[in-house]
Amino acid sequence: MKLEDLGFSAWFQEHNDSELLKSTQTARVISVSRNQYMINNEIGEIPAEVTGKLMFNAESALDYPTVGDWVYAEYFDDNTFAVIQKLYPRKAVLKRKTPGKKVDFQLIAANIDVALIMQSLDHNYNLPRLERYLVMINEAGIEPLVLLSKLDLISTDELNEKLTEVRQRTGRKKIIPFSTINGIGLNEIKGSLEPCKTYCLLGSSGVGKSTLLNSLIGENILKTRSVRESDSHGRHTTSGRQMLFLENRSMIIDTPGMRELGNFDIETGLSQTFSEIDEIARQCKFSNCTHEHEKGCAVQKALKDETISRDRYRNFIKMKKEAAYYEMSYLEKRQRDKNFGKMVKNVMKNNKNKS
Ligand SMILES: Nc1nc2c(ncn2[C@@H]2O[C@H](COP(=O)(O)OP(=O)(O)OP(=O)(O)O)[C@@H](O)[C@H]2O)c(=O)[nH]1
Ligand SMILES: [Mg+2]
Ligand SMILES: [Zn+2]
Repeated sequence: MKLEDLGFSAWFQEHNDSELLKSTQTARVISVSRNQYMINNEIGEIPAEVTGKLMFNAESALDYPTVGDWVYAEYFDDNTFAVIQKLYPRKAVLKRKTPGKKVDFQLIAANIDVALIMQSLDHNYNLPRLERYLVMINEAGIEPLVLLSKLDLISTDELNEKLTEVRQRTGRKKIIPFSTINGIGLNEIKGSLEPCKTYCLLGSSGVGKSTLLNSLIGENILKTRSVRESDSHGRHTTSGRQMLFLENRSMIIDTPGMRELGNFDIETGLSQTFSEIDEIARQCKFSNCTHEHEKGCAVQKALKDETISRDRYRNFIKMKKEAAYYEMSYLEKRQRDKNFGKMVKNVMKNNKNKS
C-alpha cells in the first residue's frame, strides 16, 4: 500500500527526520498486541518491534507506538521483519485514564481524523456519557460523528424523541441511527467515510462496534459477542486494537469498550462542548467563579432567565469538577486514595466488631 493510501499527508512530510530516513522507511502501525506491532507501507504488512533505545528513553506508555502512529522502521531479513526506531510527531492522539485508582494513561489511537462515537439505543443510551465522549474528542482536536446502534430495538416515536434530545443537547445535526440487523443506516455510514481518512470507533463494551465493522467489510473478520452472551456485563469481546481497510479506501480502528474516561487537559474540550455556557461565564464578576453561588454570576442569572438549560448546566458543573480532580497531582490523588482505603478498612473493622 502507498503511504498516501494509508493516510500519510503533507503534515507528516513536513515533520520528517530526513537524516533518519537514510537508514529507515516510513510505515504505519496498524495493530498492537502487547509488544508486538504490525506495520504497513509499500513493502506490505509485517511484524515489528521497538528498539531497546526507544524503550530505554520512554518515560511513559505515551512514548510507545500505538495504532495509527507513523514510525521510522528499519527492515531486516528480506523485509520480513522490522525494528521501530522512532515515532513521527502525532497530529492527534486519543488517550484515556487507565482503569483503577492509579492515575496513568493509555493510548487508544493516534492520527485519527474522525472519531465515531457509538451508543446503542437500548439501556446503553446515555446523554451525559455522550457529552463526556464529545469533550474528550474535542479536546483531542478530532472531529466527532455520533452513531446510534441497535435501531431495531426501539419504536420510531422513541427514536424521534431521542434524536431531538441528542440534537438539542449536543448541538449536532448529523447523527446516524442504524441497525446491523435490518441494515437501516448502513449506507449513510458508508457514505460518511472518506478515502484515505482514519476513523476510530469508540463506545461502551457491547454497543456493537465490531459488529458494525464486520458488516461494513462484509466479512466476519472481528470477533463479536455471541447473542447468547449479550447480557453479560463487564466483559470485553475486543481486546487488541487494529486498523481495518474498507473497500472505499478509508481506514477504521476498532477498540475495546471503555469503562472510564478521563483527561488531564479537559478544559479546552469542556469550553467547546458547553460553548453556550462558556460564553456567558465570561461575564461573571469573578474570574474564578464556580458558577454555583457567587454574587454577580452570569451563569446563575442565565439559569433564572432560562437562557441555558438546567440539564446542560448540571452536566457542565459535574464535568468541571471531574476535570479539577484529574488535574490534581499524582501525590494528592494517591493521598486521597490512601485515606479512602483507610476509611473503608475502618468501616469494615467496625462492622465486624458490631456483628
Ligand atoms: N439488536 C441488535 N443487536 C446488535 C446490533 N449490532 C450488534 N448487536 C449485538 O450486540 C452485541 C455486542 O456486539 P459487539 O460488536 O461484540 O460489541 P462491541 O462494541 O464490539 O463490544 P467490545 O468489543 O466488548 O467493546 C452482540 O451480541 C451483537 O449481536 C444491532 O444493530 N441490533
Ligand atoms: Mg468489539
Ligand atoms: Zn459564574
